[in-house]
Formats: sequence, structure tokens, C-alpha cells
Amino acid sequence: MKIGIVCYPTYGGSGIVATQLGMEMASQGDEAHFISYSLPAKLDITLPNIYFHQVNVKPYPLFEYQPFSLALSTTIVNIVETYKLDLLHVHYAIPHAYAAYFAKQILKEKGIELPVITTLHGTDITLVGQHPIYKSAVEFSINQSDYITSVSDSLRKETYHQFNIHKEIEVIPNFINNAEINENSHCLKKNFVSNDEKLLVHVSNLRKVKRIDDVMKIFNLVQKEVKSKLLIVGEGPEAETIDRYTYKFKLGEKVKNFGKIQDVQNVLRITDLFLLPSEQESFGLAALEAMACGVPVISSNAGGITEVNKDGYSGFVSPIGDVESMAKNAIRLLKDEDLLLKFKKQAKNEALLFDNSKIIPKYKELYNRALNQK
Ligand code: GMT
Repeated sequence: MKIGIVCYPTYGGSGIVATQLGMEMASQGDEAHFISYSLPAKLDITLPNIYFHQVNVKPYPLFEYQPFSLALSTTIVNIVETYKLDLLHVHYAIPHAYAAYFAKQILKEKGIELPVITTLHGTDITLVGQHPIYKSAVEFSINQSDYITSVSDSLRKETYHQFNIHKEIEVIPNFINNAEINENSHCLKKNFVSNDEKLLVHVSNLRKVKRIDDVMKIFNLVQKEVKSKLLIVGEGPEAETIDRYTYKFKLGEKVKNFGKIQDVQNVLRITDLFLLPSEQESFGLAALEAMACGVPVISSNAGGITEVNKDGYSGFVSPIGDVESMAKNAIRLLKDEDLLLKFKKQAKNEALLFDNSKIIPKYKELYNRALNQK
């Protein structure tokens, strides 16, 4: 089949999921047409059956703000007509579901039926979509999608709670390719820590919802009890918080901020614990990636995290903001080699439940259903 995929091109989870799913479908012989304002970060455009179509927003002196949704709708229409696409899958409702709705209507006028699937990823529902300037348009366009999926049960419930949605929302969790995890880079660890030191890590877009201050507070408590260092991967507005707390707690060399890097797994594999104390998290793809690399997760209980990180098995879960509890759990694991090893294995086992081979068929089944109803 020929699938149109609309996504953000950035390193955020929704773009990564969209890209992995499209590449997986392409590897199985389907055509994946990515539509975005720039090349998705993880997209390997050299692979067969992969296409990238850029949404070009033309500047015009009258516009202080370029009408991106309009350009996206038109691009979708053009690509569907040119490449005879069978269906459209949009990731992140804003403004993708809205643009998809208009593309669908324009195509209908031309006698072309385009099934639209919208996947809700998190902040499109819990944060951005709540804003009064977006809310009614978001609600309308979700309701107009032929199929709606959400990445966790928590997000599904939240969507029904926050919006007046009169359609079924199916839960299809995010996934990870466990077979792709390369086990052979542990030698890298000696570049950062000595043999008797532990390594903690946090990976995110460093936004407010990630509670970077809690990451720093937890690490400060941990390093008083366990010889350890903290690696931070990612870029975002809260980067300044890292410097502020490093100075405040006199952590100096113990904190290393990598910024944005290509191969996150390369770093994850050498770490002992992943910290995710988020305020909101529909799923926590970064935690799943860590678990697949055998890294237990110390997290908050926000949103869908508990569907991924199982308390007392793949890591520990504490109430949002309870940095003492998160630090206590981290110290308990880091001080007990046997327990840590057990949790590393359990984290890997838990990640297997979200393996590509289990989740991608759910999307394939949905695509087939959408095609059969055409
Ligand atoms: O974490 C972010 O802020 C990025 C955001 C995105 O849309 O890229 O992530 C959301 O989608 C991911 C993929 O489905 C989920 O794993 C994240 O939990 C979710 N983030 C939030 O809900 C805050």
C-alpha cells in the first residue's frame, strides 16, 4: 500500500515513532511518503520505498505568520493525487489532523476518497491542545479523522476527559526494535566514570514538563550516597536549569551535558539508571529506549509512564515531584549490585513487550481496515 505520513521532523517522540513505523512498512514492501517541513531526523532517505515531500511555506510581506496548515493541506492533496496514495496517517493532532481534514474534503470534491488516521502523542492533548485558541479546532479535527489512535491508555482516557470526542480511540503503544540494540559499546563507559562509579542519565527535549530541576535534585541526593555522575542528552529551554543547579549544588564535573546527539542508544548502553521525573508523559519513549538497552528507570507516575515502567520490576515509580522517594529508590538500586543487575535484566524483558514485531502488526491491521472501508 501507499501511505502518506505527516509528522514533525524533530527529535521528539512523535516524529521518531512516525519515522520508525514508516521505515518498517517500507522495509516490508509498502511505500512510505513522509510529508513534513524538513527531513525527519531519523529518516534514512536512501532506503527503498521511502519518499520525502517537503512542505514549502512561501514568505509573503503581508503575512506576519505563514499559513502553514494551508500549505500542508495543499501539499497532502498534491502528493495524494501524484502518487495515488491509499491512506494518510498523521502523527500529533496539531495542526496535522486539521490540515488532513481539509485535504480530505478537497480530494472528495475531486472524487478521491482518502482515509485519515490520527495518532495522538501527548502534548497535542494534554498541553498545547488545551489552549483556548486551539481547542475547538483540535476537537473538531480529531472527530473528523476516520480512525484515532493514542499511544497509551492514559492518553486515551485523558482525551475523552478533556475533549468531546464521539469516536472510538484505539490504543496502540509505542514500540522499539530490540534486535537493533547493539550490546558492544560498554568500553565507552571508562571515558566518563571510574570502575567504582555509577552513571545516571536523562534524555529529553528539556522542556518544563520534564522537570529538569527534579532531575538535578534527585542526582544531588544520589551523589551524596553513591559515587556517581549524571549525563544529560537533549536540547531545550530548560538547559539553563542544569547549569543553575550544577552551580547551586556544587556538582561541577559530575554533570555532563551532551546536548543533542544522533546515537542516543550508544550513551544509554553505558549507563546504570535512567531518570524521568516528568510532570506529564503520555508514554515515555525515552524510558522504553533506556529499558531496551538494559537500563532501569526511576520515574514519576505521570500519565502513561506506569504503562511502560513497571514499579518494582523495570524500575521504580514515585509521585510527581517526590524527589526524596525517587532518590531513595535510585540509591537502593545503585548500592546493591545484585538488585541492579536483576532490574537491568527485568527492564530489558519489559521492553520486549513493546517490540516492533508485536506493535507494528497492530498498525498494519488498522491500515488494512481503513483500506477495506474505502
Ligand atoms: O516529550 C515530548 O515533549 C515530545 C513529544 C512529541 O510529541 O514528540 O512526546 C510525546 O510523544 C511521545 C511519543 O508518542 C511520548 O513518548 C511522550 O511521552 C510524549 N510527551 C508527553 O506527553 C510530554
